[in-house]
Amino acid sequence: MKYRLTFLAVACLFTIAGYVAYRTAVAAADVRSSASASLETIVGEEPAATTVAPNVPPPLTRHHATKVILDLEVKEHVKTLADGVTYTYWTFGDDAPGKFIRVREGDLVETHFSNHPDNMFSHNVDFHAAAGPEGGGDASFVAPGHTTTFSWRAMNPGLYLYHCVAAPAGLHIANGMYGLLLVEPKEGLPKVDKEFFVVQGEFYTHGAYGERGQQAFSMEKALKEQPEYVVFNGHVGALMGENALRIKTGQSLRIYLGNPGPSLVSSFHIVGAIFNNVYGEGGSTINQHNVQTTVVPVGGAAMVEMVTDVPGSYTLVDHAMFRAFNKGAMGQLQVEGTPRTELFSGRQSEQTYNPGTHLQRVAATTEVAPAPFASAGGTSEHGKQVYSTICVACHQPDGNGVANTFPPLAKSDFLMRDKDRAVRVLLQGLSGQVTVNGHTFNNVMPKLPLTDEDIAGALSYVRANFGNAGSGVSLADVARVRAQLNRGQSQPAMPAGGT
Ligand code: HEC
Ligand SMILES: [Cu+2]
Repeated sequence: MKYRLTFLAVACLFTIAGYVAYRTAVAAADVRSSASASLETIVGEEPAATTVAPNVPPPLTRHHATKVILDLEVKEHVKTLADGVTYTYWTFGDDAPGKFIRVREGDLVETHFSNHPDNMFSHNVDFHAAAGPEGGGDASFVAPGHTTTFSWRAMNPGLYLYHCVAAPAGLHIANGMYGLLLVEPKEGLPKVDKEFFVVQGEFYTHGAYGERGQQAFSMEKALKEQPEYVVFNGHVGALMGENALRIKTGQSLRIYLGNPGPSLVSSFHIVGAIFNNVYGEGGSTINQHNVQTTVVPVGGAAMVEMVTDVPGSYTLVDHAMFRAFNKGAMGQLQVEGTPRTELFSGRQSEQTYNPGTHLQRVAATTEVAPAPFASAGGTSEHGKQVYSTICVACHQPDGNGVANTFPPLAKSDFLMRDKDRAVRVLLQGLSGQVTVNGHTFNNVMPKLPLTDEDIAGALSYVRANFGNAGSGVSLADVARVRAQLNRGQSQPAMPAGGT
């Protein structure tokens, strides 16, 4: 009896010990990457598949690992940050972001890293996809006029950033040294109809947003993490107007997102769209469905997939909205197709709503004769720049505004009827109800940081474009209206309602 009990106890202990050993082994296997499995044989070699933003190379159809030859060249050169604003970018290849690189899980990436002889600084590259010291930072670090080679195995499928990590890394990233690299899983990603990539990044310029000319880097703003620009794909407007992303209704779309920062986490959102699938943080599995806004951490990535059934224009934003409307983080997705009113009706009716109000609406009674065009200051070219950096965010590239939200400047009766009132709008901002072309708007246009030259230029530009044909606005006009406002002689812009 005693013997049997001992036997049972020992057997139990063995079972428990065996189970613990088994669990430990399972846990360890779960953590180990495919790197500890047997390495795939490298067959042949080929140039890396790369494309310029926002395009993504087609899926890889290879069923074996290969040696991929990747050439990266760093350039320090002046590029356009916004219309009329330039900045000395440091780039992988020609532009920020650098090219999208697509490799297959198991590939050996032979990286040839060249620092152009015209450059002034040493640079390197850190591939987040490369599991080794600094992701290759030390292996690639090189002075201008030199080139280095190093190789790494792409063992872990997922979407990864690459960026320069030369000290001070924040500066190198802030100047544009980043891009995205996809390690496609062996079995491939689910097939979609269209793929694009979007990288959000910040620029810390001395001048305020939209201030023209060549802009220097501001260390002070960088330390405070207060960029003047937050942009998609390296420039204001890189995904707007004719550069918009385009798909058809019913097509499946995958967007590869990256955020090198250097400081701000992105709350990526497409106004009016829902992400059906999200690969959180750019990992290799779909971990969420039906997401409105996905977070892209600094130094990280994400992939989103969706199908859009209703045609129209959808706006890509960082949902931290002042970045979108005031710092450039805005793009467009144009969806073409036949309307699906059973899914989304559009506006079904509109009537006046008048429950009785104390507000006195002052009708604009006087028709102001157009003043002769005085050409001093405010050139149309300058005005065009002000428009495409500042006004465009709300009044839209075509000047048609956004229904119920931003009034049109195109063929605007409000704008064209009273030149001085338009100047007051820009000097003071505008709030309260206004009627433009028979539609009412009740929103706020903030007082914008504009010089007299900006105001004269922007108004001259909009009054002569978008189907408008009116007299220009001179610097003298702006000065006169400003003086009236200072003397309190003029009505504020708001109650002159334009009704
Ligand atoms: C942040 C968004 C925003 C920006 C930027 C902006 N506006 Fe506006 N604008 C508005 C809104 C909103 C209104 C209507 C305000 C209201 O409902 O009271 C408006 C009204 C106007 C009007 C009078 C109504 C009309 O359609 O004629 C003019 C003129 C105008 N804006 C010109 C400009 C110009 C020129 C610029 C660039 C220098 C500019 N706006 C930048 C939001 C903006
Ligand atoms: Cu660098």
